[in-house]
Amino acid sequence: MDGSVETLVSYRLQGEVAVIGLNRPSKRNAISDLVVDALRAAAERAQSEARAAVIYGEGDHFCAGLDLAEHKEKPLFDAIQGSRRWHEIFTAFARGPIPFISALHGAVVGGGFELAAATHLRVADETAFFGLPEGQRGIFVGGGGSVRIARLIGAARMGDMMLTGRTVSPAQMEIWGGVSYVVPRGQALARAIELAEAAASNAPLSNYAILNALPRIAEMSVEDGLFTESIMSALTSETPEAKQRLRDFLEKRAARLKAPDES
Ligand code: 1HE
Repeated sequence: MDGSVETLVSYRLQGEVAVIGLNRPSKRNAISDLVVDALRAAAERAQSEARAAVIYGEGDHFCAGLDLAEHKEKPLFDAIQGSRRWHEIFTAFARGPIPFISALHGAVVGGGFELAAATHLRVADETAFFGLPEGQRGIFVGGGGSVRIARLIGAARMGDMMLTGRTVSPAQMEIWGGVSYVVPRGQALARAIELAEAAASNAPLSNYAILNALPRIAEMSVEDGLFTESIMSALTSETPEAKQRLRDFLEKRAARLKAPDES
């Protein structure tokens, strides 16, 4: 039994954080068209009621990528449209109003890695392994990987993974910049929720600028980037929330920053 659109992706709201689970463990959370629909619904719901979201996988793996059984039957034009649909949905949450954090364990491969790359922060436990077996399967990335994974770890490293089929450990992926946190086995979800709670406590417009202005500025010329930064900076400062937060700091009501080794 493969599940219906209602059960393929689980959803719960924990405080201000939406916790979204890929819930097709018998197929290693492979992403079928129905899973794409379910992810879209969950992401939209999260954007309407939460201030941050976490995506994780049920079972022993985060995600085995594209559902190859479904894909092998697809005519050419359906395959193009299918890929464009992944792009549309991943972009909707990558450039939406709230941060998404992926909690990774086991296989993070093919489209599963592309999904993780579309989230804003990746937390991997030590069981995670990263792979791009598209070359071995006779296909190519289609879920935004050539844009997002290549920007995260570099096109040369991505090309190496695709050409050779090598899998990469979380420790190596952290050095490459593909994950930001590596945690002990079984702790990725808890850590991702903790980080999501921290991000959820930021001013919403600051988070919006971080998710939408920052990556755009990174693609701009230096001059355009600096100009856009000034506009964004002034806009965020003008909100009543920013004024209140600045007053809180100056009147010693805000928590002070701690050094990384202070807990
Ligand atoms: C699947 C898929 C799948 C598993 N599509 N059904 N992705 C891949 O090439 C990765 C393919 N999967 C694997 O290499 C392994 O399944 C895992 C390393 C992830 C896990 O291994 P294991 O031993 O735990 O599971 P398994 O026995 O291989 O698979 C269990 C079941 O899940 C089995 O089905 P069953 O009916 O025989 O029980 C598998 O067929 C099924 N399964 N992965 C369909 N991917 C937008 S473009 C993106 C392009 C890509 O993502 S290409 C990479 C695709």
